Amino acid sequence: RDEKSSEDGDPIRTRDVWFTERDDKIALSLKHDGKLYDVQSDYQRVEVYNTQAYGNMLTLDGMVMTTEKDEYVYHEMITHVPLLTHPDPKRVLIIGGGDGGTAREVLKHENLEEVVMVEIDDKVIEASKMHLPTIAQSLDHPKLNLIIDDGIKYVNDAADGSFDLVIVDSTDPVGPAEGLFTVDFYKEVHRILSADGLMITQSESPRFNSKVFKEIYQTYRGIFGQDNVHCYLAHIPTYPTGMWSFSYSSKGSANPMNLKPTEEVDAFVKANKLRYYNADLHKAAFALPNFVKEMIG
Ligand code: AAT
Repeated sequence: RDEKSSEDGDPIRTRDVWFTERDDKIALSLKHDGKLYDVQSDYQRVEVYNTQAYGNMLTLDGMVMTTEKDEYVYHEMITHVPLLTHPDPKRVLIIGGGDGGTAREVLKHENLEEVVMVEIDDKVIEASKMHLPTIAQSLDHPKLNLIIDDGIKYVNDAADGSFDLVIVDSTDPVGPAEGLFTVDFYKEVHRILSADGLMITQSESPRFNSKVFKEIYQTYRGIFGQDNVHCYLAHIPTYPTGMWSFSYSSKGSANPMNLKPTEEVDAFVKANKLRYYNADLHKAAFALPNFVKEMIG
């Protein structure tokens, strides 16, 4: 229990209520001061808690999606890594990402012509606009074409070569996101990418979701080719084990080490006051521990 001292020295007991994301063997807990939103949508249970350590936190079906205080790690890494290595990105598609964090970071790249985001669940958008305003701040941006629909359907219907970058900012492979982890879906993503197109996905935790992690890298390599699929890591304290991964799959010439000139990257980082991403970190994120290398072969 947390105890603070009041002015006269008596201990004040702060509330001792915990949110816990449970797995069979380990769990992640955050102490909170109450629940701000709780709606069962057509797809999932959408909740927002006011946590003491990480600010407001969005959960879906009891799993942490994002928090106000550590969201920048995930959202900066899922966006700037591809956008600062693609030779000339113009058209971007975001699948999922209903909290708005990915859209907010993508829109910092002013040279883009088209940004489409397809989120299946309008309750995620509603909860985020109400309780995660700093994350959701760009959801009404004039350049953002926000579509409430199934991302799988959108991708199936999109024309060949219509996007330079597809970011799959999706939930874990249960519920509405299950189909986002299939060979068929990734084949369709590959089809709608332009010649130099890139696909970025959040690829789970190599430590926590090791089976899914191995499978998705095999799947991506089968579609994009063995040497065109890369993995990078980031530290996300509110996801299980804190070790999280992203995949970078390239259809053409884009390569994760072909970063824009350092001065240009530095200027972008500074202008946008990024809190995690920088040129050194970009390169370092692709250095993988041996046990991770072994898992993806
Ligand atoms: N920005 C980090 C938060 C997420 S949320 C992922 C979003 O994907 C959710 O809003 C969910 O409703 C949406 N989604 C799920 N399935 C689909 C689909 N088929 N089409 C469109 N959107 C979908 C990612 C958190 C990562 C979790 C790590 N444990």
